[in-house]
Amino acid sequence: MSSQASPKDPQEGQKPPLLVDDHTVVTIRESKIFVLLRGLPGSGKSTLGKEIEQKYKDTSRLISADQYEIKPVIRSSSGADYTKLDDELTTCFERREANLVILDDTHHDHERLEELFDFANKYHFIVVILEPKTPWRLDCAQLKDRNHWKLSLEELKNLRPSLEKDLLPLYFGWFLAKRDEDSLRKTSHEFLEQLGNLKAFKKRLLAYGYEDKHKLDLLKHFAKTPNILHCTAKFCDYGKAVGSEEYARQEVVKKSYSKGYTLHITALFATPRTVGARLELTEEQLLLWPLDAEREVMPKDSFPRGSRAHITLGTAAEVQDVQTGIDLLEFIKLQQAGREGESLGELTGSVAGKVSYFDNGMWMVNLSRKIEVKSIFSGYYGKPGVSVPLRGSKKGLLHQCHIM
Ligand code: 2AM
Repeated sequence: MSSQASPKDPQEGQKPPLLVDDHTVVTIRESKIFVLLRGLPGSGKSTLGKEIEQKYKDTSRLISADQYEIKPVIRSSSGADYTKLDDELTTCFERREANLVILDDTHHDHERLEELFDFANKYHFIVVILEPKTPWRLDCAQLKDRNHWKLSLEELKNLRPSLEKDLLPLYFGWFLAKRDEDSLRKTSHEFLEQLGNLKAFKKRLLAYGYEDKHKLDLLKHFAKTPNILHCTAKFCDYGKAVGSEEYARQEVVKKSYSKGYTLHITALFATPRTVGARLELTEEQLLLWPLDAEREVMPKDSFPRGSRAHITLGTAAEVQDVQTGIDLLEFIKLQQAGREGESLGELTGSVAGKVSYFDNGMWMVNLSRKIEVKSIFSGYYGKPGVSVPLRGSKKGLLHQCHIM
């Protein structure tokens, strides 16, 4: 992985990784990203937006609320008219006109933000919220002369409280680049198909609630899959979870936001509840891993840092995806107790590796070759538990998947 470019001017070190880090630029180009520029009028959003647009000329689209004469004020009862802007956004997403969509607006209004997070979910875009780092970004006296809307000092002061606090996501994590996500979904199918066809598996169906071997279709059993495959780093619950503000305030989190990382998958596992990919985090990635991530779900046990790192690939009906990390820790707990599992065959192709069985329907394949996937470190800000259309049918958007 490359490191950030050395600063050429005093502003350079302040720039987000998607502008200055080579590995990030490659990853962004392989992802679907919705950048929301956020900040007071005159704070430097448009300059930042144009710089990003220029950097990704061939794949980006910059849309500005100013083009639509949307004045940045606290929403009145009638609300600002976003109809035309939303039409442009919809066309851009639906016709796949850009992989990097940049929206320049104050983004001070929570209701408006929620509409935008719904857009991102619907079209499977990773949200990245960027704020300019100009020294005057919260200085209303200076902004009064800089904003072209000629907002008064009072109007700016009214807007400021909704913009000075960081917006905390449902969770921070590494979100897979589109190409690698598609490929990992295929790998996951391959894993479930080969596992389901193993003689040893067919003989041990009881834990999955099935008696007749012909009735278990693992792809159907794990029908729920996350909207965008990711590895959760810190679950924040929009700021309600313990330690989320402290986590977001860390310099390393701020610096890494929007940065590209390669994740390493070492094993795939399935239990009656979940199917997931085990990750081996690098030293750099461990800096973003909360100290209590393992303790949070298994307070009585101790694990090496990063043990819970995983990508949820699917869950059975009624199972929350937080369960995947708990299931992974159950495997590791057994391994720590000296149990390596019963060796019951091998898988081939992209999922080649030895299959181990750990009782109670717990299967793991240690991959002969680690799988690498590119990802962007960001936040998920949308609603939990909403249903969104899933791609994959010839006619387009037919199947449903659930964001868990
Ligand atoms: P996952 O990381 O295992 O997939 C929203 O619920 C997301 O946050 C999911 O991706 C979920 O699981 C993750 N998550 C991590 N800790 C959580 C917690 N304590 N409660 C709910 N979800 C959590």
